[in-house]
Amino acid sequence: MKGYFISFEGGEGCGKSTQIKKLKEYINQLNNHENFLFVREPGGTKLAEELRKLILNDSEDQPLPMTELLLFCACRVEIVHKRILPALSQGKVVIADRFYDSTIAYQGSAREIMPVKDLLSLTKKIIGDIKPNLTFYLKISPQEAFKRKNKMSQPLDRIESEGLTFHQKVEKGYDFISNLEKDRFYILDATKSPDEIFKEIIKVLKEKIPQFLN
Ligand code: T5A
Repeated sequence: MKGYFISFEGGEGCGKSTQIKKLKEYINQLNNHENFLFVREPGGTKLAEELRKLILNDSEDQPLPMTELLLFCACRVEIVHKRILPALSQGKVVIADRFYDSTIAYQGSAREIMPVKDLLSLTKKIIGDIKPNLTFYLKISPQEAFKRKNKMSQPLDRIESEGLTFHQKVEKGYDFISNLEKDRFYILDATKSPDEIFKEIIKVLKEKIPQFLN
């Protein structure tokens, strides 16, 4: 694969979206900004954005845990084949707001739908060997993150509304996968200020993909 694949991960309120927004602004100033593709999961294609609404909306008919897992997987198949792989094969840098580590943390560790090793083999079956070259994990305790989310005016989605125990298990899931696949993980202290975190992200990118940052 000619391109470079970066993902951002973390629990609710970790500040992922804030950093991705800053990165978009930074990249838009570059001469070769067309060589970058930003995507999000769940979502990123017309069908996957429709599925996103079904997954996250707090409807009366809640999906069963296995249905939830399969819907996230369906979104991933769509985005990988329709957007991520084509961009990587054109030599682009793909920046994803969440990827399969989210499934390990939320559906594996927190929902306990199946063991991590089975989730990893399911992932391999549906999307093949593709994995990020680099994953930024914004680490913050669920207690701290909840304080941030509570200050926000927008309503919480179905998964955000889960209790503290659920989000503590999510954190454990991230700790597990970031230890298992440590070569690609870069852990950021998400309690620092947005500017400090962003500076660190740019420093890492300048080391990893200097050829793209002009
Ligand atoms: N999901 C997803 C699964 O269960 N399985 C899967 O396989 C996948 C792919 C949607 C949900 O789906 C689940 C996980 C999620 O529950 P999402 O759309 O990415 O995923 O939703 P969120 O993770 O909730 O993303 P958000 O954009 O809503 O929140 P962020 O990115 O965590 O946080 P952000 O940047 O919006 O910041 C939150 C607040 O904190 C402040 C911000 O201003 C904002 O008010 N903030 C900071 N405050 C102090 N210091 C900092 N450094 C700060 N950074 C941000």
